[in-house]
Amino acid sequence: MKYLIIILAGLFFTSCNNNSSKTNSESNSKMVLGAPESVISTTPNADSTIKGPLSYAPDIPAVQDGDTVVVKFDVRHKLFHAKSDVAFVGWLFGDSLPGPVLHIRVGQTVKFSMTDRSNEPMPAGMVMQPMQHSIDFHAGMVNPADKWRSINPGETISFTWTANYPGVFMYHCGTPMVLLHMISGMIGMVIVDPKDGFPGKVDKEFALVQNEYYLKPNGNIYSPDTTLAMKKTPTFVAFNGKPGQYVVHPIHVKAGDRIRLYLLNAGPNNASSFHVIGTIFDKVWIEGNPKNELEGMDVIDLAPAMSAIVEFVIPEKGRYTFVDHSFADAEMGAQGVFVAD
Ligand SMILES: [Cu+2]
Repeated sequence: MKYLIIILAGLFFTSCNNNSSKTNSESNSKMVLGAPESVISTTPNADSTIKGPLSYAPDIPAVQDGDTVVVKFDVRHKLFHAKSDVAFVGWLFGDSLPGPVLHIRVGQTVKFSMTDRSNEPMPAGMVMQPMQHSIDFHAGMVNPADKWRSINPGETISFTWTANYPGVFMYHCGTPMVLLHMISGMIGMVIVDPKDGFPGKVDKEFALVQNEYYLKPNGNIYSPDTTLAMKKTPTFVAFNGKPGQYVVHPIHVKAGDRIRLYLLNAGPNNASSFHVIGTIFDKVWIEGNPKNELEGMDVIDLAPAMSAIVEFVIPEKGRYTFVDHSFADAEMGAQGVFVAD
């Protein structure tokens, strides 16, 4: 009898452990842990266009309806201009650096597929070996050895994951040497809304991804350099892939606007000390989760891969420069301007 009880108790706990749905007591919402095994095929996606609730930062795509969201973007080796006179062969998610912003809400299951197109022809004169790539969504709670595994050139990986927590999360390639894949461009942002959306109304919202470049001249173009990256000495630091782009082309807002920024410091190495000159963040959600709320902050400290949502009001007409207040980073390109008309 004693053994029977032990066996029954064992079966009970085993069945609990195998259950893929658990309750997150904080939010009282159902968590989905794990997902069916990923599938790798040798059939490339039909074309290289991105598909799903995706857009390139600073734009934020609309969340789609439904419990399941089909998302597709591929990896391509492509000439990328960090500046007009600084180009290198980027390893890109989708068509740019950072890769597309994915916008979903808690409870949605992402049905994702990605082809490694590194074996496809490069423009004349460009040489880059085809190679393995992968993707690691920090917003997912799955077995990384399965879902985030590397695929060979020409292969397509398909898997699902479900968003359990609201926030702003990084994704990146996790194929060794991870540092090299990240400095070659394989970074991006996922925004997960709470089930009923983020609380409060704003007038304008933008996504800003900060990243470091480690480049050395290589003939007419440049190459990502792991020696510089290991020393953590960037060549440039950028918001949304192009150093200083929002100084040349400021982001236009209006006096009195409430602005919400979705911030991610993709790094890969250095912290960001984000500040907007002339205003104060009256609301800060660390990692983008409204439960992690702070207020009245002039600076938000973002370690590599860390994120935040900040809100502030534009107090009056003027130019409001935003910087990584680690000022060497600002000098290397991590600055931009909101112009309030
Ligand atoms: Cu990669």
